[in-house]
Amino acid sequence: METKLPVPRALLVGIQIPTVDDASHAASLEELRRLVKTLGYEVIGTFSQKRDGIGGETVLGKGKLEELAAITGGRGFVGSMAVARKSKARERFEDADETKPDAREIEPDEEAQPKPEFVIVDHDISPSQARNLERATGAQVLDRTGVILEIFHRHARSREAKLQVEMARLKYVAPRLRESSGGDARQQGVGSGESDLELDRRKIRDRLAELKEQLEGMQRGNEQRRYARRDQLRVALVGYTNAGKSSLMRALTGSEVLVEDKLFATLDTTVRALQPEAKPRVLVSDTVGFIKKLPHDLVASFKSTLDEALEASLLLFVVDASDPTYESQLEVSRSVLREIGADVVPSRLLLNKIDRVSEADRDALRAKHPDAILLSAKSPEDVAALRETIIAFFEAAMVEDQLVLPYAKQGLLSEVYENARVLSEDFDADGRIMKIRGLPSAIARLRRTLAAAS
Ligand SMILES: Nc1nc2c(ncn2[C@@H]2O[C@H](COP(=O)(O)OP(=O)(O)OP(=O)(O)O)[C@@H](O)[C@H]2O)c(=O)[nH]1
Ligand SMILES: [Mg+2]
Repeated sequence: METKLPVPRALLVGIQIPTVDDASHAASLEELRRLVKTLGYEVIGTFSQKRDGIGGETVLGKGKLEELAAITGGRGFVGSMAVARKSKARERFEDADETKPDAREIEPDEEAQPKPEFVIVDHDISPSQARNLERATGAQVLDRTGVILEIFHRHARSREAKLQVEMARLKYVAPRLRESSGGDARQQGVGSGESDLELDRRKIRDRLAELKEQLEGMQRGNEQRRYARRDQLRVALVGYTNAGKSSLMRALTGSEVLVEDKLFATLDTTVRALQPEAKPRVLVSDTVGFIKKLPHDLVASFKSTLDEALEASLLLFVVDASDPTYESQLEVSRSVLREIGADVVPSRLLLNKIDRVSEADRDALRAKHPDAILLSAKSPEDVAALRETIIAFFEAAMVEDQLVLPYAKQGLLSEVYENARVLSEDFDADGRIMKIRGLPSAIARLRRTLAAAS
């Protein structure tokens, strides 16, 4: 008989602050639900409250916390073990909250479910908020960043991605370690707790330094590879997670990159040549996806991966047009690209998954984004048209020129063929006379190489 591992159950908690409308609030919770499902947890209900901010001691108001604890089997209050260090301002803030009418009642998906082991908050919460919530609910508490980090941890495949994720996780864990172990040591009145904590912290610091060094070494390797490709024609697929970047990568390059209906299927950049090959060759990069409230340390960690995108001459900005929240996905992706400085790279908007969009909605999309390309990664015709668009983009930037390759330097022939399209060849006393077409920068470099070799 097959023994099945119990599936962890989770309850989601979202706070709707005044600046967030109902639709965005619901979309954010829906996305958290998908993230939690990606982790393999079962979401048994969603718990939502309108409040002025996420800053309270327990995130939720007192009444809501009791309701939550009734479901998780906790006490419903933080209890005397918590150090009550409320500021006057915080007290006023929380008192004000309590007078607010509750937004929504709890919506458990089904009655009489076993108790959830996890409470997952759709915001970034402080280590002490997490600890207070754990005390009150008796459940393990995770926040959005914790969930995303866990997914990244499970999906990281390459050595570089693994190191980047480990670094982001340690940075996330370090402050939590300080507060929670410190608190526990005090509770138990154990003096040695402090030194254990010191030891843990030092270990983390050492490991972070080690990781930094290893990553820098790898990044030097990446830079060299990128340098070798500097004059090649490069496009990068960027955009929100699950938009279809890897699907387009597969279709454009015939490569077997991972495609999955999961958030953050791809964490590494893959570079492949456009197929059938263009002349000169065009390289396509697939990149890590973006998400709302992407943890800052992860953006920093993955910046080197995204540097690939910065080096491209053209960004293919992929959006899932069949997603009702595609506009906010677009906005999030734009802001991450701005953050890494890629907003200066020319880009084309690709409204993907158009096969799932009705004719009427397509018209609306065309009217709203007149410059966008509507396509489906599943349609070979659409992909062929995209390939032509990519080639045309580079074609427009190319110039024609003539090079003379002396007979003594025929060894450089392959380099010419790799970096430019050879239109015709002639031979005279000086050597091989080549009419070529390529990017001005590539031609200039070929000339320099030829001059240096003489
Ligand atoms: N119907 C339809 N589904 C698509 C299309 N493009 C991609 N998909 C599906 O969408 C899901 C996500 O596709 P991926 O290509 O893995 O998306 P991604 O942008 O690489 O996602 P991450 O790597 O997680 O950031 C998969 O289940 C694909 O089969 C499309 O044009 N039409
Ligand atoms: Mg992908």
